[in-house]
Amino acid sequence: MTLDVLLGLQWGDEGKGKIVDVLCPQYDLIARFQGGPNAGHTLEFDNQKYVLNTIPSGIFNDNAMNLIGNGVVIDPIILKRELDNLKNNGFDPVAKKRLVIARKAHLILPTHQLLDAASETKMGADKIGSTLKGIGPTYMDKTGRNGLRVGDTTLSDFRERYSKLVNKHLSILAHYGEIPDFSEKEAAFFEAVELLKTIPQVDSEHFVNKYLNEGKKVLAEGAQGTMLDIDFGSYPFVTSSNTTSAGACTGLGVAPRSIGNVIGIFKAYCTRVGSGPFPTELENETGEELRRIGHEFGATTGRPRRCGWIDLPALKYAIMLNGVTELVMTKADVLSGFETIYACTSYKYNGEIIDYMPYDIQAVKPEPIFEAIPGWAEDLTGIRELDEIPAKLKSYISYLEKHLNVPVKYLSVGPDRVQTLILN
Ligand code: 2SA
Ligand code: GDP
Ligand code: MG
Repeated sequence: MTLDVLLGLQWGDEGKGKIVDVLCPQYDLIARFQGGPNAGHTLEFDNQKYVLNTIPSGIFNDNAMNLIGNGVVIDPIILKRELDNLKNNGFDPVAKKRLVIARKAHLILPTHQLLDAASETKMGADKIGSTLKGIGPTYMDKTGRNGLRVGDTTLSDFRERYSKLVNKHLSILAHYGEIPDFSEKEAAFFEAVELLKTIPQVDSEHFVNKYLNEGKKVLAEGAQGTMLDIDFGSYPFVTSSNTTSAGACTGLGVAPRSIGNVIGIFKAYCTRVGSGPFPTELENETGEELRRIGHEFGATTGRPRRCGWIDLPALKYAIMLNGVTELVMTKADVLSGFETIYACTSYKYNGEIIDYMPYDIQAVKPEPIFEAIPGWAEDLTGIRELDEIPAKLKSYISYLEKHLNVPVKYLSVGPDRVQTLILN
């Protein structure tokens, strides 16, 4: 019985959606364990592109079940939009009985989004750069023990519970200034809740453990990335959940000993969207080139992503935190044509050379020390066989494996499902 975990090792957008879609035929159940519609997981196949926010990326596989776990926060309006979009494209996971939702997952209310926006506005230049989806305030209500859960939607007093929480939010919002009208959003919320109620509700802890006890294979799908983890990320510029493998245990209700492989995904370079420290960021033409070639724009908000070279101390930290057993490198194709690429191997920090992520990387910025690596000129996007991989790319992969001490098992050379190679 194994539950494999797939997650991002950088600041998100490593290509998790694509890789879950590629790997899901090997699994019986795909389960999202944290985050919410701040996530944008992109999948491409048959010349179609889909962006999923809440729904697990295994949804296009006819043979697997998909679970939205208890650790996820759900905006019914966005979930309805996702379901409508899938339905319009000939996939209806509810009709096909391929989607279930944890009744213990928390709900994002329209006023959570107002709180998110008000807080970000008040912070001014110090803002987190949140996606404004209400993620932080919803997790605050969860840990503050005020939250509403999916299971509450079926209770006869759901409206009263809703009003009680909204009134609390309104009293907080009043301190920030004028409260925007949200009556339309509220009507859309209640309409979407009716659709939400058509998705079978389960206790994810029993649901997942039953799969495991029956010898079935489960893949836990993470959102955002390790460096955005609430405990271990670049706090306070993080998201409000545990994006690391431990989050799969609490976000689904499984014991640590159930975890088998931990599949860590990273880009051949590095990106970050939102505020906060990013040691290897390239605020120059090279950074812009990476953004242009890699189409580095937020899958949910469309915001330009900040780009930089790969950061090995940060990756080593992520591998340690998650217990990564195999690596997936994506977007290698984006680096084609760069004569030289660079890898950060250590930082200069407070006059010392260190090879780990220090406590404070905001007030005192670690200065990256780079090693130059010869780049490759070949276009990789058409490569389907291992012997077509350019020698210089092979050397880059070996170099990374040597530093990271974990094998790179998959190589992604384009956004489409077919642009994926198994290396080991
Ligand atoms: P939030 O909304 O409260 O979770 O924001 C807190 C920080 O977490 C970052 N964050 C993300 N970083 C990368 N990708 C994310 N998903 C979208 C995508 C982002 C987008 O797939 O591109 O469209 O802008 C994501 N979600 C949250 C966020 O930028 C803040 O730094
Ligand atoms: P996720 O949040 O980790 O699922 O990643 P996103 O979907 O937010 O961002 C990854 C982007 O890169 C998407 O537009 C993908 O279609 C795209 N992508 C994934 N893998 C590759 C790859 O190997 N090469 C290229 N060029 N694009 C990729
Ligand atoms: Mg994304």
